[in-house]
Amino acid sequence: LNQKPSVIWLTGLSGSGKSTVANLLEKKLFDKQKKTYLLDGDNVRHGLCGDLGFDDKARVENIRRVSEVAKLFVDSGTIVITAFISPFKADREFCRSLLCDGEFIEVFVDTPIEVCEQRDPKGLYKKARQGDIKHFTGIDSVYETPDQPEIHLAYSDSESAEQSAERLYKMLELKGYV
Ligand code: GGZ
Repeated sequence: LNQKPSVIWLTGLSGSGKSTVANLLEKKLFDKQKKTYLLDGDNVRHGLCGDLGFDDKARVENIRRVSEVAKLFVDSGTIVITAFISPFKADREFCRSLLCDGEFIEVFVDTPIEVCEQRDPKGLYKKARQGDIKHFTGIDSVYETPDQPEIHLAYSDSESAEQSAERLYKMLELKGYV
C-alpha cells in the first residue's frame, strides 16, 4: 500500500471547517491510491454513538468510542481521518495513548468562533444563542485549545479549505506517511 497507518485527528469548533478539510484530504489520498477511512459525526453519531448527546460525559464517551474504532482501522493498515469537535484535551490524548509513537497527528482547525458563528451553516449557533440548544461548544460548553498540535490550520480569509488540505497533504508526504 505504501502508506503509514495513522490517525489524522482534526479538532475544532462547530463550523470550523473540519469536515470540509477532511473530505478534501481524503480525496487527495484516494487519488494517490491510499487506503483511508473518514470518521465523523455523519457516520458515527447516528449509529455507533447514536445513544449519546452533548453533555460532557457523552462527549467523553463519543471520543472514547471513536478512538477505539480509529485504532482498529490503524491495525488494518488504514489512514484514518477523524473530524470531531473533541473539545477535551484529555480525550484527544487518550486516542494518542492508544497508538504507537507518530501514529497520532493532531490537526487544530483554528477558525475563530466569530467566523464559525457567521458561517453558521446549520443555524446551530443561532439556536444556541437563543437557548434552544444547551451545551453548545464555544457558547455554554468549553473547547480546550490544543497546546502543541502537529499541524495548525487557520482556514478562514487567509487560507482556503483547499489550501489547508493541500498543506496537510504535503506535511504527510514530508514526514513519510504517504
Ligand atoms: C456542539 C453540536 C451540538 C452541541 C449538535 N455542541 O457543525 P456540526 O453540527 O455539523 O458539527 C457539530 C456536531 C458535533 O459533534 P461531535 O461528535 O463532533 O462533538 S464532540 O466531539 O464534542 O463529541 C454540530 C452538532 O454535532 N451539534 N449539538 N451542543 N455541536
